[in-house]
Amino acid sequence: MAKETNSENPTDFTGIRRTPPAEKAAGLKAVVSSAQHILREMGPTRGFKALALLNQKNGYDCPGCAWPDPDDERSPLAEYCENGAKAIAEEATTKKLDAAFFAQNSVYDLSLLSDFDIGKKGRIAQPVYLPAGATHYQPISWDDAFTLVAKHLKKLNSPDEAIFYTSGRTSNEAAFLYQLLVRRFGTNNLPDCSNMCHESSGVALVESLGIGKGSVTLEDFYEAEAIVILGQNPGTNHPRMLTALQKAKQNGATIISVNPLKEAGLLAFSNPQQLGGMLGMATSLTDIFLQVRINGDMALLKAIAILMLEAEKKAPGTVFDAAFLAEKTEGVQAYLDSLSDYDLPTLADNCGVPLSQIRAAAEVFIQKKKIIACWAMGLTQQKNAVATIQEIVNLLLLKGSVGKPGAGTCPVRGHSNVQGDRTMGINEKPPQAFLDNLERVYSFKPPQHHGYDVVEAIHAMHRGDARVFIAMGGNFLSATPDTTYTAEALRNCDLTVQISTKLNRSHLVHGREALILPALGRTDEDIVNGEKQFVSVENSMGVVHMSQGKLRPVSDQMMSEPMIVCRLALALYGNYQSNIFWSRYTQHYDNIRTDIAATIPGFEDYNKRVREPGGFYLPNGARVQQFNTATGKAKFTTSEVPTLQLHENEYVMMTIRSHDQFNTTIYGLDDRYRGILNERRVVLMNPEDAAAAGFADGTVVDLFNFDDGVTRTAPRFIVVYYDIPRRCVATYFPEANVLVPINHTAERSNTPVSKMVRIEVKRAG
Ligand SMILES: Nc1nc2c(c(=O)[nH]1)N[C@H]1C(S)=C(S)[C@@H](COP(=O)(O)OP(=O)(O)OC[C@H]3O[C@@H](n4cnc5c(=O)[nH]c(N)nc54)[C@H](O)[C@@H]3O)O[C@H]1N2
Ligand SMILES: Nc1nc2c(c(=O)[nH]1)N[C@H]1C(S)=C(S)[C@@H](COP(=O)(O)OP(=O)(O)OC[C@H]3O[C@@H](n4cnc5c(=O)[nH]c(N)nc54)[C@H](O)[C@@H]3O)O[C@H]1N2
Ligand SMILES: [Mo]
Repeated sequence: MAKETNSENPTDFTGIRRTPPAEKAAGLKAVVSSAQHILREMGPTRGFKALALLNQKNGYDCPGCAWPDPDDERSPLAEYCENGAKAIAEEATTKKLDAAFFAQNSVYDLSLLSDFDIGKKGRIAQPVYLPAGATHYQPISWDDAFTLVAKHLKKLNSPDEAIFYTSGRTSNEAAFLYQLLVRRFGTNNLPDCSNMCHESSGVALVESLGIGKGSVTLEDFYEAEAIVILGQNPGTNHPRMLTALQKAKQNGATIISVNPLKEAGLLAFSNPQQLGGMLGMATSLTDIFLQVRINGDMALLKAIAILMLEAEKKAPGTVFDAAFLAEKTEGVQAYLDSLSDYDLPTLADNCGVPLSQIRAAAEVFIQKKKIIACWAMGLTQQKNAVATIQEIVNLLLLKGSVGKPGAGTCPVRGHSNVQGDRTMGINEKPPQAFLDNLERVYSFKPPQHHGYDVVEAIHAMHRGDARVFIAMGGNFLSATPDTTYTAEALRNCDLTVQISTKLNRSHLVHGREALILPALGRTDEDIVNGEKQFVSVENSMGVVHMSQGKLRPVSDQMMSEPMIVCRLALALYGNYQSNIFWSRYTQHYDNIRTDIAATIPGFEDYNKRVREPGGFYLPNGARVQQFNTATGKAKFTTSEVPTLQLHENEYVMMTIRSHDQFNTTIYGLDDRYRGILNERRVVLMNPEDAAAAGFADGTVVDLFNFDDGVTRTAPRFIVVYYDIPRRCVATYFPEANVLVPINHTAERSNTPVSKMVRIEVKRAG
């Protein structure tokens, strides 16, 4: 049996070093860092090939973030970023884990390693099985593995006792087949990483604008007059966005950043694809930096709205887009009336930003007509996330800044195909039209009742109401909140199945029986019937395009995700089953796309259009001011500003990503831009707060959360003095997930509140 998770039993510290936080992102250091990761994992020949194909029209989509590729002008040699290169190094490593590795290392021994060390072991090279009570994973054939899963699934009292998780890297083809398998099996239990990510954006945007996706294209960035970036750290998590911001800036855009931290990538950028950038010449990006306290965004946005209204009253017709408001929206008057509930000094106090700076930002909203709003986890992982996102939409609507060139919504997605997976039906609450289309094409009645999202799935396993857990990628244990509770939930299962590329903690905290099934990744060549296959993905801006792995897989025992789904279906049902001919899909992936085209609107002629260089755009109503809401109009929403009351010794904690990780995958121990090197167990504190509590920079502390009467402890973190608003602290995800209370989720989206956890900080005993 595996021991408790690492967050509960920390290893010794790794040896912190510090440098001053960077004032710009990228530059030569980024190039050097990419090269180091690539060379260490795969050597120069494979490494050069891997990088040369990244994000090229004939190559593969970066398995890092979902930022789009430029439609025409791709840099022929380097259309990638430092962190994309790290993602490739991580996946295309030549190190591998075979039967001998699992025979030598018990699950218990592996569980003692840090996440960083676990990830560095290599690619999983063959299917392995952990029988009940066994200490070591042992080899199993693919046939036997599928038979075992099918046996467990057939044994269940109800299909709803099985959970099918997805992480957003899965291709459209695999995702479509996966949801088809799951719905044919009889459940909508399809939780996915999106539940922890941009679910709040989806809920907010569907209600306000009639589509859960963003409305802008990359071209819009080049035409925008103003861009506001809230709760996002693009220098680390979407580095190629900096190129777009640089161009926007050169075209005259004003950039406003809203963040508790002065992230390097928001401040300035030296483009490593340009000579000036290589030499360290930086473009400064942000014009107005608003250092909000955690979750101060709603108060800030209300204050801006009040100032816009004042200006409009002074000079009617100059600030708001009256024609747009009259023709295309509803509820504007009620929204404007509700602003009188608030006064500016209170709002400024609430968000922690001086009124003078709020006025400067409001002036931009007053003057400019083409505005883009970008946001990510700093907004979505809050209790009132949906309301805050809708407040941004309100501001854009006042300006008519939705669905015209240079303006609109830009929720910046995380995983490279998280948006595509949703389009393909990975959704525990599928729209009725989607289910009806499945029924029409495949002649079976899909389950109509909703399934579990991530948090509900954890509770169901904990209660014993779900007994089989299958994950198409991801690292469920470490990515979800309340690690100890989630570990108990997973251990309660009869069978846990992880379809994975790399070893992670979810393989080590498992059900009574467990399977690891090794999948091909984005970079791997995938040959079926002697023909090279490709898959397709949808980026953050709704462009569907192909992605073809070109590197030789490090083992011939790995299987592609579409093939894994088909083989499982065949083990469950045999070939013929209410018009789903699973074996046909195993012949050629075009057969999958033909059926996607028949099922999902917007994919007509899929096989042809996906082969066009650069792919194709999906229809997007908001982009053309066709709002697919009940009334056909974009909707103003009115919500309240939350107030925060903290006990004397309480802080609010946001859990964020370092520069050296991809979610739960730890590439390295350096957070270069923030100047925190070789250590991840740190807590960033305001120096005055820390001093008042008697902590020096470097003091070792324990962190506690006591919500709902449970004591959650994250022992031994090092205090780092940092420029962060008072009473706010920051730690890294996933080390601090043990503190995130499972029952604290966003209203209406049920996303765990990972960016505002109440904690106490005590000197370590
Ligand atoms: N290299 C790399 N790339 C990635 C990922 C990765 O881990 N590594 N992850 C991918 C995924 S799945 C996702 S979802 C995205 C995540 O991309 P981000 O959302 O940029 O990731 P986080 O580190 O969670 O950063 C949140 C930012 O929000 C700020 N913030 C926190 N709380 C608040 C708040 O209350 N208000 C405001 N205004 N700001 C706040 C933090 O200071 C931080 O700058 O990146 C994707 N790309
Ligand atoms: N506290 C806190 N928690 C968070 C967040 C936070 O900001 N704070 N962020 C949340 C967010 S935004 C997200 S998206 C989730 C992420 O949650 P997940 O998507 O579940 O986690 P990842 O770390 O991205 O998953 C990494 C694993 O995916 C597998 N993998 C990688 N590539 C492939 C592939 O091509 N195929 C297959 N089959 N497997 C592959 C590897 O085995 C790797 O170990 O975490 C969430 N959790
Ligand atoms: Mo995400």
